Amino acid sequence: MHKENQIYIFDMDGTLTPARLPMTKEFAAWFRAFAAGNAVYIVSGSDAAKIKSQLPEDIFNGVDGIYASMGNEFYKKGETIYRKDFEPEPRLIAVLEEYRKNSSYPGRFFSNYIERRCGMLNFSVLGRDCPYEEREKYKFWDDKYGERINMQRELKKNFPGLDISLGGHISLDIVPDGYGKEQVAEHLRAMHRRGKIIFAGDRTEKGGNDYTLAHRLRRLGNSKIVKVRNPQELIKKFSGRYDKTKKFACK
Ligand code: M1P
Repeated sequence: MHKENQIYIFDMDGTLTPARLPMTKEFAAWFRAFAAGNAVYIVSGSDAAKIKSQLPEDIFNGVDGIYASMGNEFYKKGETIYRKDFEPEPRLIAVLEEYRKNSSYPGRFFSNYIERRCGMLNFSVLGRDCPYEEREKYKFWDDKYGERINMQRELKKNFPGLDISLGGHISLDIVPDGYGKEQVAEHLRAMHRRGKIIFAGDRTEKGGNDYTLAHRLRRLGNSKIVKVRNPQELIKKFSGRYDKTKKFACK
């Protein structure tokens, strides 16, 4: 039985796992113990296939729910509960193509730069099929020259019906208004009418892709937002919040 007076929801990349990398064995052991005695959900901008590639199978299927593609797909115990759709207007695709063509990034470019996911688009000038070292290079360059922030600002101005957030390190997440992570707040609250919702994410600041959910939860009340920089910090902040005698398999 869970302690229903507290409901936990965790972002994945940068919070439960290193960005775009699998959850470590040590972290998984800690997380299983934590999830055994608590109501636990995971939310990510990544689609279900990517989440599955980063989480051990028992964790994907064992937690109380997984919100993928910013909450546009929801899974419970491995079963699909809902999926939403979004058809981007051709003008948006044309603008993204232009960004890619005219980028001043001096490094190499890769394929899969506009990724269509359930209810959203992920756009990366660099291209999602890049090797890990190339994403580090792009991130370093982008932190200095602000390419993503500039594109985000322009897109917001030119496409008022869309919400654009900085993805993890190399991309922008693009959703129609209402299709962002904030939708998870009401869905979760509808399932858990009482109880404090505790959300931990690494990008809860304005413009970050955890911000809209953090903001909506604050407005709904009876919630707490915890910003963490990485999985190690999450363990530090959340240790002591679980019953060490409970077993994850018994959920
Ligand atoms: O989960 C955080 C983000 O992870 C990836 O971001 P990036 O490739 O930019 O590091 C993407 O899957 C993004 O959609 C997601 O929000």
